This record gives sequence, structure tokens and C-alpha cells, in this order.
Amino acid sequence: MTTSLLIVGHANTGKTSLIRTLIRDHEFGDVQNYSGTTRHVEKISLLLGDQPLLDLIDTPGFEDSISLWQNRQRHEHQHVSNEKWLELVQQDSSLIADFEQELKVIKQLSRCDIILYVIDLRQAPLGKYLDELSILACANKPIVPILNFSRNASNHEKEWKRCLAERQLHAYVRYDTVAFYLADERKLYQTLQSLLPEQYDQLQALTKQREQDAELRLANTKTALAELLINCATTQQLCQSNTPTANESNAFEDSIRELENRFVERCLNLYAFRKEDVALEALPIHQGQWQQDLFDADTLKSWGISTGSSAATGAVIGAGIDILSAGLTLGTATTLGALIGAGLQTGRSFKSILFNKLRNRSVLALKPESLITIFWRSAKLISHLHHRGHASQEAYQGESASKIPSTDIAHLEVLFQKLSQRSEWQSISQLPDHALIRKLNQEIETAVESNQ
Ligand SMILES: Nc1nc2c(ncn2[C@@H]2O[C@H](COP(=O)(O)OP(=O)(O)O)[C@@H](O)[C@H]2O)c(=O)[nH]1
Ligand SMILES: [Mg+2]
Repeated sequence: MTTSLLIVGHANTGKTSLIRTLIRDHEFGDVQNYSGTTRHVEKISLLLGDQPLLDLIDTPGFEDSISLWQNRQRHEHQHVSNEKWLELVQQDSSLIADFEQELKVIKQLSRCDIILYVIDLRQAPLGKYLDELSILACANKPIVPILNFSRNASNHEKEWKRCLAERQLHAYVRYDTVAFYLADERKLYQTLQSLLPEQYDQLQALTKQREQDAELRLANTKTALAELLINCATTQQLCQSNTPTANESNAFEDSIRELENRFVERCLNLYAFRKEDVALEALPIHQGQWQQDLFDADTLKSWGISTGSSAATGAVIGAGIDILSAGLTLGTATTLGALIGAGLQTGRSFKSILFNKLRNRSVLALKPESLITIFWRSAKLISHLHHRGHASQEAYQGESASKIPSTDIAHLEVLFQKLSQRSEWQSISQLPDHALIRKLNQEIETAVESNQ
């Protein structure tokens, strides 16, 4: 059985936006910041699994409820019932010109099961809104007021609640189609459950499905962030000389930006948002990279090569190539493979081949500060997407890195330094169960949660 919910209210209160948020789709209808965008009645079904559970019916906004309600007060209508009056106004052709939009709504009233009356809390409960409620009440159907724009700083919630209570409308739902909270949606379904006892179980299942979907999305984005950070921390670029050329630096920066772009895309897909919903400024990594001398003991150690192991045995060479391959970009690894392959044939030692071929070269990698910036802005992005309604019109621009609390920085630096040394983790399909990864996941958890 499908229940039909009629979404009504004054123009521009967020009716179409509410539907977009409920179905998680910004393609539905037209949303604009001016009145009269929705001119027709439009319907879309909200599914439980693949079965329609709720039909959401979008309507044009009321424009002149005061005059229409005056028609109800006219002498000839004094002794007709409310429902009869609704029939009469639909038959009265003299009203069509003045109340075109209202009549479209009234036509739907007799067909729906529940009316969701959307209120823009930024507006006081003026007479025109109260007349809209009076007209809707004539249908003798349950009305659920949706207090929209509820996260707007200056709102008239108190006055509205009083007016609604005077009309016996106690079961309202606070909502915000731009700053979205799952708890608000849960409250809406709970209210519907109380009005539709025969649909109780399905609505319960729908709420559960929504919650599980949200948890899964959040968990997946956090994993994507852990992978991004490991990939960024372990990306290194071998340069031709001691000082990287501009081309080498640019190529390195591009590879990091590409990793971040792929992360953003993955998050947008998970949350069913569009590319244009996020417009982060380019990652400020210029001068956030550091150069390493290839034969610095720490550099070699970071690749797992002990400087003590000079014996050119097949095992050491094999392990060396693998470790270097994992630590360097693909192109570099191939070059090294060729170099060492050639060296083997001539019987020269692994270390001396490397030393001869690679001395005077340098390596580019990200500084911990840059990794902290990526960590911080990505965690903020996840928090934002988690609460972004599908009616949001403005692209998310990201947070400035200057807002990172200084208390968070020191221990993150240590963590990222250690991660940079785990080049064997780059581009692996599943993150290992390792203390460093657990610490990283914990940091991600804390950063995302602190913004919820
Ligand atoms: N901040 C905020 N903006 C909203 C909210 N609901 C709708 N809007 C914006 O208000 C404008 C009108 O929304 P729309 O859904 O077209 O209203 P409708 O005419 O009632 O269908 C759009 O610019 C929406 O992005 C809300 O809860 N909070
Ligand atoms: Mg609309």
C-alpha cells in the first residue's frame, strides 16, 4: 500500500527542497530563490527496497490565501460543510483566474492521505499563512507542519508553535533542507507512524534502511580518507638532480592534487552529490614538499633498505627492487628495474649500481604540514557532506587551513612522519591491521566527529 503525502505551503518555503532531501536527489523539480518556481503538481515515490512506500506530491505555493479564505466566509457558504466548500470552489469557474495555483492544491487535497505543511521559520506566522492552514484544514486530513529553515539563526519558531497549538497541531517536525540531520528525518517518519499505524513496520524499516545507509556512507568516506592520506604520505618522486626542476615539482604537485580530486569524487558519489556541489580551492602544496638526498640513511631506511646490507645477493636485490618500486612512482621503478637488471648482467653490486646511477639525485615527498592540511580539509569535507541537504544551492568551498587548532598539530606531525616511511602501503587494496593505521583511523574519527 502506498501512502500519498501532499507537500503544501506558501511559495518559496522549501517544498520542492524537502522532496529532494527525502529522495536524496537534486534533479527533482525546480528549486530557485524566487517565488512561483513550481507551477505544476509533480509526484515521485519514495521506495522501501524497490517498492514504493510513500508518494510525495509537490505542489505550487499558495499565493493569495487571504482572498480565497474570504470566499469561505461569504453568506452563501455559511451553511455548507468545509469539504463541500472545497468542492464548490473547484466548480466555480469565476475563481480560476485569481486562484489558479490554490485550485491545483485543492484538487489534490481530496486524493492525499496526509498533508505536510511546509513553513519557512524565517517568516512570522502572518495572516496569509494562517489562512492557508484554515483552507487546508477544510479537507479533514491529518496535517503535519514542517518547520523548515530551522537552523536559521533568526527564526520565529516560538510564535509558530503557539499558532499551531491553537489549531491543535502539536506534532510538528523541525527540518532544514540545506543543513540536513538524519534525526529530523527520523522524527518525520515517527510522526507518520503515529498517523499511519498500518504502515508502522514499513516506516520503521525505511528509517532503519536510511540509518544504515548513512552509517555505511560515513564509514566508506572515512576509509577513503585513510587511503588518501597513506597515498599522499608515501608518494615520492625521484628527480634527475639535487635540485628538482620546475617540471618535476609540478608533476609531483599534480599527482598529489589528482589523489585528492579522486577522493573528493569518491565522496561525492557515495553521497549522491554532483561535481559542482564542491569547489575546493587548489591544494596549497607549493613549498609543502621536501627534498631528500637519496642516500641519506633515513631515506633508505624509509624504503626498508638497511645501509648495512651491502651484500649483492639475489635476495637483497629482489627485496630492494620491490621496496624501491613500492616507494617510487611507477616510471621511476621501471627505470630502476632496468638499471639494476643491466647491473646484474655486468656482475656489479646492487649498492654500487644504485650509488653510481642515483647519486646527485633527489626525492620529492610531502611535508607533514601539507599532510595535515589535506587531513583537515578532507575531514571537514566529510562532515559537510554528511549534513548537506540535497536542496543546497551553494557549492561548498572548504575551510581555510589556518583554522586548524594548533593543539592538534604536534601529534599529527609525528603520525604523518611515521606514515611517510611506510611506502609499502601505497596503493594497496586493503589497509593492514597495524597500530599506525589504527591511530590514523582514530584521528580521522575524532576530526569528523568533532564537526558533527
Ligand atoms: N537555508 C535553507 N534554505 C532553504 C531551505 N529550504 C529551501 N531553501 C532554499 O529556499 C529556496 C526555495 O526553495 P524551494 O524548494 O524552491 O521552495 P518551494 O517554492 O517551496 O518549492 C531555494 O533557494 C532553497 O535552496 C532550508 O531549510 N534552509
Ligand atoms: Mg517548488
